[in-house]
Amino acid sequence: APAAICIGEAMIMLAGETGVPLEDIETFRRSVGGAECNVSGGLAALDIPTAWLSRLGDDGFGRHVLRDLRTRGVEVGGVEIDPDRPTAMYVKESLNGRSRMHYYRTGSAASAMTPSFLDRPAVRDRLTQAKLVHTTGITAAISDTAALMLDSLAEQQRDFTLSVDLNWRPALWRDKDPAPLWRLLRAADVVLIGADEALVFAGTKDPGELRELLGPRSTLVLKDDAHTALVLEPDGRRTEVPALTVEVVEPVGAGDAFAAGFLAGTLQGLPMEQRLRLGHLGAAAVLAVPEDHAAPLDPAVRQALLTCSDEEWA
Ligand code: KDG
Repeated sequence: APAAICIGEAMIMLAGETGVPLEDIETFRRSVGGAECNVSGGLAALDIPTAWLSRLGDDGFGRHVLRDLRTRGVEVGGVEIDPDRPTAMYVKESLNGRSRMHYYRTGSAASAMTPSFLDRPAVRDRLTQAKLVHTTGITAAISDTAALMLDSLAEQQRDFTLSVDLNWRPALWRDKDPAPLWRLLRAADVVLIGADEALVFAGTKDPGELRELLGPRSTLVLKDDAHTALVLEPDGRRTEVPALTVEVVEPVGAGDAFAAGFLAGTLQGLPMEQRLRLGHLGAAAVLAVPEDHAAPLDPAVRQALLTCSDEEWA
Protein backbone atom coordinates (compact mmCIF):
# COMPACT_ATOMS: atom_id res chain seq x y z
CA ALA A 1 0.00 0.00 0.00
CA PRO A 2 1.24 3.51 -0.72
CA ALA A 3 2.86 5.14 2.32
CA ALA A 4 2.43 8.60 0.84
CA ILE A 5 -0.49 10.19 -0.95
CA CYS A 6 -0.50 13.47 -2.85
CA ILE A 7 -3.82 15.14 -3.62
CA GLY A 8 -4.10 17.94 -6.15
CA GLU A 9 -4.37 18.88 -9.79
CA ALA A 10 -1.96 17.79 -12.50
CA MET A 11 -1.66 19.84 -15.64
CA ILE A 12 -0.13 19.48 -19.01
CA MET A 13 2.58 22.10 -19.15
CA LEU A 14 3.42 23.78 -22.43
CA ALA A 15 6.69 25.67 -22.24
CA GLY A 16 7.43 28.28 -24.84
CA GLU A 17 10.87 29.17 -26.16
CA THR A 18 12.86 31.23 -23.66
CA GLY A 19 12.82 34.96 -24.32
CA VAL A 20 9.86 34.85 -26.72
CA PRO A 21 6.58 36.55 -25.72
CA LEU A 22 3.51 34.33 -25.74
CA GLU A 23 2.01 35.91 -28.83
CA ASP A 24 5.10 34.97 -30.84
CA ILE A 25 5.79 31.45 -29.58
CA GLU A 26 5.36 28.89 -32.32
CA THR A 27 6.65 25.75 -30.70
CA PHE A 28 5.84 24.52 -27.21
CA ARG A 29 7.46 21.73 -25.31
CA ARG A 30 5.03 19.51 -23.44
CA SER A 31 5.59 18.08 -20.00
CA VAL A 32 3.57 17.36 -16.87
CA GLY A 33 3.22 19.82 -14.00
CA GLY A 34 1.06 20.48 -10.99
CA ALA A 35 2.52 20.87 -7.54
CA GLU A 36 1.19 17.75 -5.79
CA CYS A 37 1.78 15.67 -8.90
CA ASN A 38 5.41 16.87 -8.95
CA VAL A 39 5.78 15.91 -5.29
CA SER A 40 4.34 12.44 -5.94
CA GLY A 41 6.93 11.83 -8.66
CA GLY A 42 9.69 13.12 -6.40
CA LEU A 43 8.66 10.81 -3.56
CA ALA A 44 8.46 7.78 -5.85
CA ALA A 45 11.92 8.61 -7.21
CA LEU A 46 13.17 8.41 -3.63
CA ASP A 47 11.67 4.92 -3.28
CA ILE A 48 8.63 5.95 -1.24
CA PRO A 49 5.55 3.96 -2.38
CA THR A 50 3.33 6.86 -3.44
CA ALA A 51 -0.15 7.35 -4.84
CA TRP A 52 -1.46 10.45 -6.56
CA LEU A 53 -5.16 11.16 -6.10
CA SER A 54 -7.05 13.51 -8.34
CA ARG A 55 -9.43 13.79 -11.25
CA LEU A 56 -8.54 13.98 -14.94
CA GLY A 57 -10.49 14.53 -18.13
CA ASP A 58 -11.24 11.62 -20.44
CA ASP A 59 -8.82 13.06 -22.98
CA GLY A 60 -5.36 12.60 -24.42
CA PHE A 61 -3.82 15.01 -21.91
CA GLY A 62 -5.28 13.04 -19.02
CA ARG A 63 -4.01 9.79 -20.51
CA HIS A 64 -0.57 11.32 -20.90
CA VAL A 65 -0.51 12.40 -17.25
CA LEU A 66 -1.44 8.88 -16.14
CA ARG A 67 1.21 7.29 -18.36
CA ASP A 68 3.87 9.76 -17.22
CA LEU A 69 3.13 9.17 -13.54
CA ARG A 70 3.05 5.38 -13.97
CA THR A 71 6.42 5.53 -15.69
CA ARG A 72 7.77 7.45 -12.73
CA GLY A 73 6.50 4.78 -10.35
CA VAL A 74 3.49 6.64 -8.95
CA GLU A 75 0.36 4.62 -8.20
CA VAL A 76 -2.69 6.12 -9.95
CA GLY A 77 -5.46 3.57 -9.27
CA GLY A 78 -7.47 6.08 -7.21
CA VAL A 79 -7.64 8.70 -9.96
CA GLU A 80 -11.16 9.49 -11.17
CA ILE A 81 -11.83 10.18 -14.84
CA ASP A 82 -14.45 12.82 -15.65
CA PRO A 83 -16.19 12.34 -19.00
CA ASP A 84 -17.45 15.93 -19.06
CA ARG A 85 -14.57 18.14 -17.95
CA PRO A 86 -11.09 18.54 -19.45
CA THR A 87 -7.65 17.97 -18.02
CA ALA A 88 -6.15 21.33 -17.11
CA MET A 89 -3.12 22.86 -18.75
CA TYR A 90 -0.81 25.79 -18.34
CA VAL A 91 1.55 27.66 -20.55
CA LYS A 92 4.91 28.82 -19.30
CA GLU A 93 6.30 32.01 -20.81
CA SER A 94 9.93 32.79 -19.93
CA LEU A 95 10.90 36.42 -20.42
CA ASN A 96 13.76 38.44 -18.93
CA GLY A 97 14.82 35.56 -16.73
CA ARG A 98 11.35 35.22 -15.21
CA SER A 99 8.67 32.60 -15.82
CA ARG A 100 5.02 33.49 -16.07
CA MET A 101 2.29 30.90 -15.88
CA HIS A 102 -0.88 31.20 -17.89
CA TYR A 103 -3.47 28.81 -16.53
CA TYR A 104 -6.19 27.09 -18.53
CA ARG A 105 -7.81 25.26 -15.66
CA THR A 106 -11.16 26.86 -14.84
CA GLY A 107 -13.83 24.14 -14.90
CA SER A 108 -11.22 21.37 -15.11
CA ALA A 109 -11.88 17.80 -14.00
CA ALA A 110 -9.76 18.27 -10.86
CA SER A 111 -11.56 21.49 -9.89
CA ALA A 112 -14.72 19.38 -9.60
CA MET A 113 -13.28 17.50 -6.60
CA THR A 114 -15.76 17.72 -3.70
CA PRO A 115 -15.80 16.23 -0.18
CA SER A 116 -17.47 13.14 -1.63
CA PHE A 117 -14.31 12.49 -3.67
CA LEU A 118 -12.78 11.32 -0.40
CA ASP A 119 -15.64 8.89 0.25
CA ARG A 120 -15.03 6.81 -2.87
CA PRO A 121 -13.74 3.39 -1.77
CA ALA A 122 -10.63 3.71 -3.95
CA VAL A 123 -9.71 6.91 -2.12
CA ARG A 124 -10.89 5.86 1.33
CA ASP A 125 -8.84 2.65 1.26
CA ARG A 126 -5.70 4.49 0.29
CA LEU A 127 -6.20 7.20 2.92
CA THR A 128 -6.72 4.64 5.67
CA GLN A 129 -3.40 3.02 4.93
CA ALA A 130 -1.31 6.12 4.27
CA LYS A 131 1.34 7.42 6.66
CA LEU A 132 1.54 10.80 4.99
CA VAL A 133 -0.87 12.90 2.93
CA HIS A 134 0.46 15.93 1.10
CA THR A 135 -1.42 18.75 -0.54
CA THR A 136 -0.93 22.46 -1.21
CA GLY A 137 -2.59 25.85 -1.16
CA ILE A 138 -3.15 25.50 -4.90
CA THR A 139 -5.81 22.86 -4.31
CA ALA A 140 -7.54 25.19 -1.84
CA ALA A 141 -7.66 27.78 -4.63
CA ILE A 142 -8.82 25.83 -7.68
CA SER A 143 -12.50 25.77 -6.63
CA ASP A 144 -14.79 26.20 -3.65
CA THR A 145 -15.62 22.50 -3.71
CA ALA A 146 -11.95 21.49 -3.69
CA ALA A 147 -11.46 23.78 -0.67
CA LEU A 148 -14.37 22.03 1.06
CA MET A 149 -12.77 18.68 0.27
CA LEU A 150 -9.62 19.84 2.06
CA ASP A 151 -11.70 20.88 5.09
CA SER A 152 -13.10 17.40 5.16
CA LEU A 153 -9.61 15.88 4.76
CA ALA A 154 -8.35 17.95 7.69
CA GLU A 155 -11.30 16.95 9.88
CA GLN A 156 -10.85 13.22 9.34
CA GLN A 157 -9.98 10.88 12.13
CA ARG A 158 -6.52 10.34 10.83
CA ASP A 159 -3.46 8.30 11.45
CA PHE A 160 -1.56 10.02 8.67
CA THR A 161 0.63 13.08 8.90
CA LEU A 162 -0.95 15.94 6.96
CA SER A 163 1.63 17.95 5.04
CA VAL A 164 0.76 21.25 3.36
CA ASP A 165 2.92 23.44 1.16
CA LEU A 166 1.63 27.01 1.06
CA ASN A 167 2.34 27.38 -2.68
CA TRP A 168 0.86 30.88 -2.73
CA ARG A 169 -0.42 31.60 -6.26
CA PRO A 170 -1.85 35.16 -6.36
CA ALA A 171 -3.29 34.54 -9.84
CA LEU A 172 -5.54 31.82 -8.41
CA TRP A 173 -6.65 33.84 -5.37
CA ARG A 174 -7.63 37.06 -7.11
CA ASP A 175 -10.97 38.20 -5.60
CA LYS A 176 -11.07 35.16 -3.33
CA ASP A 177 -11.04 34.92 0.44
CA PRO A 178 -7.98 32.93 1.58
CA ALA A 179 -9.77 31.68 4.73
CA PRO A 180 -9.84 28.05 3.50
CA LEU A 181 -6.09 28.18 3.04
CA TRP A 182 -5.54 29.43 6.58
CA ARG A 183 -7.78 26.61 7.87
CA LEU A 184 -5.78 24.06 5.91
CA LEU A 185 -2.42 25.39 7.12
CA ARG A 186 -3.57 25.43 10.73
CA ALA A 187 -4.76 21.83 10.48
CA ALA A 188 -1.47 20.58 9.04
CA ASP A 189 1.20 18.60 10.91
CA VAL A 190 3.94 19.75 8.53
CA VAL A 191 3.83 23.17 6.87
CA LEU A 192 6.27 24.08 4.10
CA ILE A 193 6.59 27.76 3.23
CA GLY A 194 8.97 29.85 1.15
CA ALA A 195 10.20 33.02 2.86
CA ASP A 196 9.13 35.23 -0.07
CA GLU A 197 5.62 33.86 -0.23
CA ALA A 198 5.35 33.95 3.57
CA LEU A 199 5.99 37.67 3.43
CA VAL A 200 3.27 38.23 0.83
CA PHE A 201 0.73 35.84 2.30
CA ALA A 202 1.25 36.21 6.05
CA GLY A 203 3.09 39.54 6.23
CA THR A 204 6.15 38.02 7.89
CA LYS A 205 8.96 35.57 7.23
CA ASP A 206 10.01 35.37 10.84
CA PRO A 207 9.80 31.71 11.92
CA GLY A 208 8.53 32.59 15.42
CA GLU A 209 5.82 34.88 14.09
CA LEU A 210 4.76 32.34 11.48
CA ARG A 211 4.53 29.73 14.19
CA GLU A 212 2.22 32.08 16.15
CA LEU A 213 -0.01 32.52 13.11
CA LEU A 214 -0.12 28.82 12.26
CA GLY A 215 -0.52 27.43 15.74
CA PRO A 216 2.05 25.59 17.82
CA ARG A 217 1.38 22.01 16.84
CA SER A 218 2.93 21.82 13.41
CA THR A 219 6.48 21.34 12.22
CA LEU A 220 7.33 24.45 10.21
CA VAL A 221 9.73 24.21 7.28
CA LEU A 222 10.78 27.65 6.09
CA LYS A 223 12.80 27.92 2.88
CA ASP A 224 14.72 31.04 2.04
CA ASP A 225 15.08 30.25 -1.64
CA ALA A 226 18.65 30.15 -2.74
CA HIS A 227 20.14 30.48 0.73
CA THR A 228 18.89 28.20 3.45
CA ALA A 229 16.07 26.14 4.90
CA LEU A 230 15.13 25.73 8.51
CA VAL A 231 12.82 23.53 10.52
CA LEU A 232 11.07 24.63 13.68
CA GLU A 233 9.61 21.68 15.56
CA PRO A 234 6.69 21.87 18.00
CA ASP A 235 9.08 21.44 20.95
CA GLY A 236 11.04 24.51 19.80
CA ARG A 237 13.99 22.65 18.31
CA ARG A 238 15.44 24.45 15.34
CA THR A 239 17.60 22.98 12.55
CA GLU A 240 19.01 24.96 9.66
CA VAL A 241 20.85 23.78 6.54
CA PRO A 242 22.26 26.04 3.79
CA ALA A 243 21.15 25.47 0.20
CA LEU A 244 23.48 24.26 -2.55
CA THR A 245 24.70 26.81 -5.04
CA VAL A 246 23.36 26.10 -8.53
CA GLU A 247 23.08 27.83 -11.87
CA VAL A 248 19.32 28.42 -12.11
CA VAL A 249 17.84 27.50 -15.50
CA GLU A 250 14.17 27.66 -14.45
CA PRO A 251 12.85 27.72 -10.88
CA VAL A 252 9.29 26.34 -11.16
CA GLY A 253 8.97 22.97 -9.44
CA ALA A 254 11.99 23.38 -7.17
CA GLY A 255 9.76 23.86 -4.13
CA ASP A 256 7.95 20.62 -4.94
CA ALA A 257 11.23 18.73 -5.26
CA PHE A 258 12.31 20.19 -1.93
CA ALA A 259 9.06 19.01 -0.36
CA ALA A 260 9.50 15.53 -1.83
CA GLY A 261 13.02 15.24 -0.42
CA PHE A 262 12.08 16.54 3.00
CA LEU A 263 9.00 14.32 3.24
CA ALA A 264 10.82 11.22 1.97
CA GLY A 265 13.46 11.82 4.63
CA THR A 266 10.70 12.20 7.21
CA LEU A 267 9.07 8.90 6.21
CA GLN A 268 12.48 7.22 6.29
CA GLY A 269 13.06 8.55 9.79
CA LEU A 270 16.26 10.40 8.82
CA PRO A 271 17.75 12.98 11.21
CA MET A 272 16.30 16.46 10.63
CA GLU A 273 19.50 17.77 9.06
CA GLN A 274 19.46 15.00 6.44
CA ARG A 275 15.78 15.62 5.67
CA LEU A 276 16.68 19.20 4.83
CA ARG A 277 19.66 18.12 2.77
CA LEU A 278 17.46 15.72 0.80
CA GLY A 279 15.11 18.64 0.17
CA HIS A 280 17.93 20.87 -1.06
CA LEU A 281 19.29 18.12 -3.34
CA GLY A 282 15.90 17.70 -4.99
CA ALA A 283 15.47 21.44 -5.43
CA ALA A 284 18.96 21.87 -6.92
CA ALA A 285 18.28 19.22 -9.58
CA VAL A 286 15.05 20.94 -10.69
CA LEU A 287 16.58 24.42 -10.70
CA ALA A 288 19.06 23.19 -13.29
CA VAL A 289 16.46 22.04 -15.86
CA PRO A 290 13.60 23.78 -17.72
CA GLU A 291 10.99 21.18 -16.66
CA ASP A 292 9.09 21.13 -13.36
CA HIS A 293 10.83 17.92 -12.32
CA ALA A 294 14.23 16.32 -12.84
CA ALA A 295 15.79 12.89 -13.12
CA PRO A 296 16.61 11.42 -9.70
CA LEU A 297 20.17 11.55 -8.39
CA ASP A 298 22.28 8.44 -8.41
CA PRO A 299 21.58 6.77 -5.02
CA ALA A 300 25.28 6.41 -4.14
CA VAL A 301 25.95 10.09 -4.83
CA ARG A 302 22.85 11.02 -2.85
CA GLN A 303 23.94 8.95 0.13
CA ALA A 304 27.41 10.50 0.07
CA LEU A 305 25.93 14.01 0.04
CA LEU A 306 23.53 13.21 2.86
CA THR A 307 26.26 12.06 5.17
CA CYS A 308 29.21 14.32 4.28
CA SER A 309 30.47 16.91 6.78
CA ASP A 310 28.95 20.41 6.99
CA GLU A 311 32.12 21.84 5.41
CA GLU A 312 31.88 19.49 2.43
CA TRP A 313 28.14 20.18 2.06
CA ALA A 314 28.25 23.92 1.44
O1 KDG B 1 5.04 24.21 -7.89
C1 KDG B 1 5.00 24.08 -9.28
C2 KDG B 1 3.64 24.41 -9.75
O2 KDG B 1 3.40 25.75 -9.53
C3 KDG B 1 3.45 24.13 -11.20
O3 KDG B 1 3.70 22.80 -11.51
C4 KDG B 1 2.08 24.54 -11.65
O4 KDG B 1 0.71 23.50 -9.99
C5 KDG B 1 1.04 24.50 -10.59
C6 KDG B 1 0.37 25.75 -10.24
O5 KDG B 1 -0.81 25.68 -9.96
O6 KDG B 1 0.99 26.78 -10.20
